[in-house]
Amino acid sequence: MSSDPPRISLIGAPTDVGASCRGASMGPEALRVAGLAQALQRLGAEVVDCGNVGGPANPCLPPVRGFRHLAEVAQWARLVHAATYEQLAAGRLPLLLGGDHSMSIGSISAVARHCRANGRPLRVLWLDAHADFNTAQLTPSGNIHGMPVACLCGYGPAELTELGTAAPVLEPSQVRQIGIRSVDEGEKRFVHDVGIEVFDMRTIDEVGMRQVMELALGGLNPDTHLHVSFDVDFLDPDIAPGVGTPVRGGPSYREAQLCMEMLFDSGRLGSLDVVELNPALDVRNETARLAVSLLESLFGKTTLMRKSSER
Ligand code: HAR
Ligand code: MN
Ligand code: MN
Ligand code: MN
Repeated sequence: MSSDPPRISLIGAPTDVGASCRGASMGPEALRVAGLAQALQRLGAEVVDCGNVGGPANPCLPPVRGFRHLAEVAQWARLVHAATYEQLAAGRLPLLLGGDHSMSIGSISAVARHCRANGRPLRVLWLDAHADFNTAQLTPSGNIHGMPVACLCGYGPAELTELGTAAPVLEPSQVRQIGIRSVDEGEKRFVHDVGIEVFDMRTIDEVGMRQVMELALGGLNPDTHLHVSFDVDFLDPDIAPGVGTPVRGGPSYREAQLCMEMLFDSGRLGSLDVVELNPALDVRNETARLAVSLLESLFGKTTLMRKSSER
């Protein structure tokens, strides 16, 4: 691809109010310590670290009417929305450093608003072990990091479904989920009923990551904005132990790397979340370093020179 080098804005969202396990709030710093900015710069990117968004502390309370910490999650989402929108409006690529996955309600609502304002189609790729499609009625935990896709599709309380744009922020047809292997019973039916396209681990086993990525990236327009929401628990916990809700049987290093390489080859990446990294559960920051290595592939690192015809 002969496009200009990406202009990336790192935005930290050090929150874990959407989870019941604490520690994802340390994710942004762990990614910085693992050398994220330097790795992207080595690939030719222009990188600005905007620092962290400063939201409410974790009150560590039980769920109320199906939601744990609804007010705090909503406040973080508003702040993340504003910070993300500002960087998009400046023509930059926001790279959100989470934080638990509820912060993607803020980032993706900003991306959707930006795309609407510019008449651009939007596609969201959700890399995750979990479908994150629970509602207050369906959730077994009350944890809002299990709900962001539902909220973005308009199923949730107004403070999480109407951020900067009328609900729904997304249509299910704009979403592709990859790597899914843990879906709660009621959530399973709901995902099916709304018709989200899910490439679960069985599909990856059967047809391979290459075909899954070809399908997930199929039908993009030249001006489609691609948002990747990368939940680190997408990866197999044997290689990525530093997450709060690990699920066995995830993509291997090789599969994840091919996924990232094919995302780069699409040439459409416009924004990115890296979420659910929990340094309190990690081993010598290895999950953060793995995430950085995969992000190198996502931003164009290759083993050999490649002809553009091979892209
Ligand atoms: N489905 C479970 C719940 O709702 C756990 C999902 C949340 N875990 C995440 N999100 N890390 O992907 O409680
Ligand atoms: Mn733009
Ligand atoms: Mn998630
Ligand atoms: Mn997950």
